[in-house]
Amino acid sequence: MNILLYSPDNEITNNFMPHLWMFLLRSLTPPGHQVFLVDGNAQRLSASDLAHYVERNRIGLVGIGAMTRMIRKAYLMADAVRAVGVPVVMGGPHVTEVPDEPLGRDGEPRHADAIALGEADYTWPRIVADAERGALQEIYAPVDEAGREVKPSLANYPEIPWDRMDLDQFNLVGRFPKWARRILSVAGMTWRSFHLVPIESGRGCPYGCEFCTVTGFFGDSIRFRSNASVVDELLKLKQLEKRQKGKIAVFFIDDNFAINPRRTKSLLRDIIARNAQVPWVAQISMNLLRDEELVSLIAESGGKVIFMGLESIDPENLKTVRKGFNKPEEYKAILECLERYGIYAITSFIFGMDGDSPGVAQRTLDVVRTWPPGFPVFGLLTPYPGTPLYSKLAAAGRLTRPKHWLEFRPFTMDFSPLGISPEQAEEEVRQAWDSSYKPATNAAAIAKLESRPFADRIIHLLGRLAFRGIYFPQMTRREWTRVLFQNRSSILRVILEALRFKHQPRSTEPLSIEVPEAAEPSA
Ligand code: B12
Ligand code: SF4
Repeated sequence: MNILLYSPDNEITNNFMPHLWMFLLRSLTPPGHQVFLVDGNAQRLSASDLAHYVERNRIGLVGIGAMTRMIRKAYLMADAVRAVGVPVVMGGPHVTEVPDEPLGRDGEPRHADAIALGEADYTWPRIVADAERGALQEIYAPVDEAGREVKPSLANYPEIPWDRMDLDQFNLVGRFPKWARRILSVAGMTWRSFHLVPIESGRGCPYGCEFCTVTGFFGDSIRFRSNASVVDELLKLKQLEKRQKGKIAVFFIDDNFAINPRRTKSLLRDIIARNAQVPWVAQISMNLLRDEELVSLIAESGGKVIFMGLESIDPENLKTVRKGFNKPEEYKAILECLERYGIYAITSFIFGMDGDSPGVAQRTLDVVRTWPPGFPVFGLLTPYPGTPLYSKLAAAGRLTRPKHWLEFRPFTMDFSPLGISPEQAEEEVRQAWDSSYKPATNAAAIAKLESRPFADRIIHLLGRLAFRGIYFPQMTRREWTRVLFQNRSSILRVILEALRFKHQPRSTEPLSIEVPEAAEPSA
């Protein structure tokens, strides 16, 4: 049977990294089937394009996975596929959280023939077998014969053959503007391709922050792959990199990559010992980064950027969303420690919490300005279905758009916070983005990196221009031209530096990481 796995785009911005679930389910598909992958972020298809694709390739089953944010598009595409008579199975966090919705059991139209609840590693082969004999069930739940939930072990993680796959649709170099490619090549980065590849090393986070779906979805049982299986995957990527004469970076998509610091350190040591370093990004909660030995191993093993959910600079606010383990008084020291090791942070903030009041953006920006340059990102507190936050607000009758995802509006409040109006909270987010990524702030950030290797400044500038696109979508050539023009002085500065760099004898590798002596763990 021909199977298509499809991941929708969110209709506004583009993801730049393939979704792991598609590659994982392909690896878990029993032999004898051909699996096609289409990512809407890389190939924007309309509903009728997808229906034609399905007919042309004689697809017998379509699997669609989506987060809440993309579910509207997912339903639209599913409807088009079902209209040409091909069954659709949907999976992922959203349908797990509101299973009645895709099955049309809540008064809305039906969009899926079947749904896979939760982690589908063990149920997928069964779904494929049932679809092949035309006997799809409506719901596939990860339970044993006694009805007890079964969490997939990651001990026998399947091989994902990245090295044998065509990843061309995700080549980011192709999307860089010409000027950026020129500057990169002057700095020795003459890559033909650049791919950000998702790898998971473990699943689960027990912290249970009020707004987060992860603890509910993956459970608080934390599971890990073996070090050897992760390191083998990295080595395979390095071989691919060499063959393609390109560059590969890895996003460890674990919710909290250092949730078990001892295990993370052991993995990082194995990466170093087997020379499997590639530049990597991961999500790690701030409390775990007090440990300088961990930070030092992150740097030595290739870690470049850490995403941290700081959420707020107000400890009381953090307590209201059950994230009191974040200690705002530690933020600066930890970020400075990361900077000493050449690691930069994506610091994520949420506005619209019950403790927020007007002026929250300015208060946050004043603090961020005292930190090493990084990439702050801002969002509004969003009640995702299945979270404790959603239940709390629903019970209190505070949801203004209980099914906000069916009519998705980016950066719009879906409930009324206690200390700030929804409109004011939305304005605070706008102001925070505007101020953090305006040309003067970008120039100041690059100037602050004066003592860092040249490559840090280039990557930081490109990162800043791209990050800006999360809030101010930069999808057309015209929008890009405007952004480049506005940031012309920073760009010119980097170009001049690149030219100087080109004519200077090079004493160090452009992408080398400066790792200070490891200190004793501080926590
Ligand atoms: C990586 C990631 C991203 C990447 C996405 C790009 C990418 N290419 O992966 C980035 C960083 C861009 C991102 C952004 C966002 N993300 Co995100 N992200 C993740 C993260 C950390 C990992 C996803 C992953 O690969 N997991 C590992 C795979 C194996 O798990 P999985 O996808 O769930 O798939 C399994 C099952 O769900 C199922 N399955 C999934 N799809 C399908 C389909 C079929 C047919 C079947 C049968 C089964 C099936 O089988 C898989 C194997 O068991 C998750 C958290 C998490 N641990 O999952 C959050 C998560 C998915 N993100 C979340 C959110 C909220 C966002 C943002 C909205 C945040 C924001 N405010 O901007 C944005 C939206 C992005 C957008 N496009 O608009 C939420 C989603 C909640 C929800 N109900 O939708 C999650 C769960 C995190 C959280 N804190 O709650 N994210
Ligand atoms: S620490 Fe992060 S992944 Fe874990 S529950 Fe909190 S927000 Fe979710």
